[in-house]
Amino acid sequence: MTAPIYVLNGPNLNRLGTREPEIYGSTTLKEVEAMCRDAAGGTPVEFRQSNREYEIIDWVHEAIDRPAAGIIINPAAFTFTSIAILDALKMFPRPIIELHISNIHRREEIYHRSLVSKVATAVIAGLGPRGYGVAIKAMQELSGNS
Ligand code: CA2
Repeated sequence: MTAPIYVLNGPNLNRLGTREPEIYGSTTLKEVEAMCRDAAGGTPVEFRQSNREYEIIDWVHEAIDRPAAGIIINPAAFTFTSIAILDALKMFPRPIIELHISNIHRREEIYHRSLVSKVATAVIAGLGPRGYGVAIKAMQELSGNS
């Protein structure tokens, strides 16, 4: 049985495609999920979104216990605030890709300092929603699942 790739999404991303299309594009999160499954081929994908920090932490624990092949995480605003998510990710012994739809470094100062980058194997930012498909392919290579 192939280990799944976890794709975890943080607050407000359930509303993707409904505002600020010049920054985030017009693709919905449902469409992003379909892009991930398409890119993954036979690899199972656990695609989740939550506006609650504790739920994301619980899903990282689930990925540790299962075990998952890797975690792709767009923590959204929690990127810059959540030591709790950082601590949970530290316990995950396989590849972690931090993903942002926008290039956070081209944006306001408050979006520049990621806590999650400290534990990420790789960071993808600025590719728009198609960054998710790129992340799935990269994760398959990193985890030897390709
Ligand atoms: O670019 C990204 O993927 C971000 O993680 C998105 C976060 C922002 O706080 C990060 O700095 C960068 C914000 C997500 C807002 O969710 C949206 C909801 C509706 C439409 C567009 C975005």
